[in-house]
Amino acid sequence: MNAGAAVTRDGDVAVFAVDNPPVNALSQPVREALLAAIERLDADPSVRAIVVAGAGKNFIAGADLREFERAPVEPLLPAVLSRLEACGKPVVAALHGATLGGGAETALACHYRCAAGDLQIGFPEVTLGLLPGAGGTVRLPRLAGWQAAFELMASGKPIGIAPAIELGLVDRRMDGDLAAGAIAWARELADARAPLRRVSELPMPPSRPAQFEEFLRMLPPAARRLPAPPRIVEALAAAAMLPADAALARARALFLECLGSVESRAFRHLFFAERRPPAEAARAREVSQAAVLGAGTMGAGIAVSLASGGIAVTLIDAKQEALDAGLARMRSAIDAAERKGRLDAEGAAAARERVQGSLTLAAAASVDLVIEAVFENLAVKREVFGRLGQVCRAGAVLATNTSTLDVDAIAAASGRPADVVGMHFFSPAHVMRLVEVVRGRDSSREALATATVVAKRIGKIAIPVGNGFGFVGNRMLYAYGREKELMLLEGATPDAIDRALVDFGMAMGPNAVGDLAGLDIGHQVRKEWKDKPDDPRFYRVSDMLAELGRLGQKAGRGFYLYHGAGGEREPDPEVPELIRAEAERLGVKQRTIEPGEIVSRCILALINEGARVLGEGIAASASDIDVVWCNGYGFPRHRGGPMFYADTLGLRDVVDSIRALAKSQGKRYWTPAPLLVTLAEEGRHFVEQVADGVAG
Ligand code: T1G
Repeated sequence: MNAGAAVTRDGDVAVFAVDNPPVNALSQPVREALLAAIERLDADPSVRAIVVAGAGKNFIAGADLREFERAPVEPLLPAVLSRLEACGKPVVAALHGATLGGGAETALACHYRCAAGDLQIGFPEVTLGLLPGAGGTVRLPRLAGWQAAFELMASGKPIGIAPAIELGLVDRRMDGDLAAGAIAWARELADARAPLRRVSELPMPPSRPAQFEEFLRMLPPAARRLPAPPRIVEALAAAAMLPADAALARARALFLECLGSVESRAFRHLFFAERRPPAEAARAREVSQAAVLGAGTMGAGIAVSLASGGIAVTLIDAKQEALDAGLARMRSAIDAAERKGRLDAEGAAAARERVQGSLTLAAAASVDLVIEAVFENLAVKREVFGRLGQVCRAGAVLATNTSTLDVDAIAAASGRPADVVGMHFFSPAHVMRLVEVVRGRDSSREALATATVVAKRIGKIAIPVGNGFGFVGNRMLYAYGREKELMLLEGATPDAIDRALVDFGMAMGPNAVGDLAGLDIGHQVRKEWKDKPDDPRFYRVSDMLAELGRLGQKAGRGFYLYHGAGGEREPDPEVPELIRAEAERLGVKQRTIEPGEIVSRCILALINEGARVLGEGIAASASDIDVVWCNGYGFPRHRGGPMFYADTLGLRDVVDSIRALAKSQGKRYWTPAPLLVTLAEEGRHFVEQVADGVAG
């Protein structure tokens, strides 16, 4: 038998089980094995029915994404699945766990489908910039109807067993032993000479001519501009109009267009970059109990993440009122997670059980991990770490959630700097997946591995970073923000800047983000920032607004005006006036700034700073930077992150553009980073493996 699958027999029923850890992807040997098995079993008179199943945690998680970076090797999945469907004996799919993409398409190519209660079936191709390329667009509407087929494919969201049965994707729920149930059912079907229910031969539900136009309009505007979503609609329209074979060929052609697109390469780059296994996981210490210091928004959010991820946590705050508020915030976050289905009832109940509160630091004495989230001030944090160093048991890992302070200075105060690391969470901490794990000068490999493994265990993406101002994310943010602040002085309105960057794909514009976070926060950080650029224009507009009490959303005014219960925002005509006066005072000449210049200056600043961060070893790889920016700062995923995006622009062009900006804006901020120049001169990329063929 080929690798990746096994055929077993239960009397006259044959079971083909994919066994290709970790997720049973449909790698080439699996496809080859499936094709060979079907040919052989179809011809074998001692076999009366076939079950297709998956060994281990799930049925099949879809195509093997690693193969997409190479030329495809036969047999290709659409042909294998056509042969499977054509089989002359009943074929029953036995589904459980992840049944995704090509895995769901395999299920649809079987004649009947049963499933266990943990089924998650779906078509996530769109999240990879692809469309279902192995018959999904042809078969799914025949079972589930047009609307459901469109929604499943356009959203990429998997569904559980109940809706799958309701939509006709699954015929039977199997409680008890799935394989035994599937075998018994397959035998029954053979005994009854049940019809072979070939889905692509079922009648297509009627569709209205305007149906597909409507689907296009139903796509979110940002999705409409990507390659895959409109092509999903086009493939569905082809399925409505053409015979199954021709529609499948059309879907395949559209799939290949998507596969070669920069956007799909970007999504695939992030898929793997976000799943890099933690370094030195074996060194991690066991963590079953944790404490979080500081019951503010951040502390409570971190504590919710720990509790939901299976770690008992004590929330500690010296003030009763603050502690009560923090615990209440935690309860409502867990309730919300349950309401939104992120936790099931059992998981939510267990999370609530894991939470305790305390007014004294002594409660941290026996825990395995402490995460400090007190006020962002070095003296305060050093004081706390001094006490933690005394109170905590030997071997406990002490993490600080600082976003801008020097982790070494904090670690020194503890008297045991080997145990100290940074764990920089993003707000809201129970929702945002990113954690920068900061390596201090003396952090031990064990402490770093522990922080990384805990982060992964609670569902976060942990990125290792060095201990420099702002680490990776906020340091780059300051380069990006610097340019938007300069352009504000130069005459671009807050709204024009935000619109240009949102059109580029950023989740929010930087001025709207500032208002949301509160302009006092950054103002405070810049007051404490010792080697801030000596430039009166640097963040002058934000600082001025903060000084005027225009603190952002919470004050009802910042860059924008806010009103109504929902806090709707609108441009404030007063703000450009305030800025104009300030520009005049600073001698900055105002002019019209086009959206192209806004995007180019902000994004090139980000790329150049990213190259510095990488060159200095603050980030370990360009991929890590991309993960930080796509998960922490709303950089558009379809562009793959700033470093991948730079590759797609071509690094030589990036260097040329930066040099051109040095001429128009001055050299101060526009010297290309040494690493960027070197890579450009050598014709290389930041992200070598996937950028090939993109930048050319
Ligand atoms: N191909 C290759 N490797 C994969 C993979 C895949 N499809 N899915 C996961 N892995 C690796 C992953 O890199 C990691 O590797 C390990 O498996 C565990 O993953 C023809 C076009 C199944 C829900 O989009 O959603 O089918 O770190 O950490 O949290 O139309 O993986 O061990 O080296 O995520 O338990 C559609 C993608 C493909 C599913 C499991 N399928 N996978 O989650 O583990 S396109 C998908 C997932 C397609 C057809 C088309 C999740 C999971 P390593 P993990 P997990």
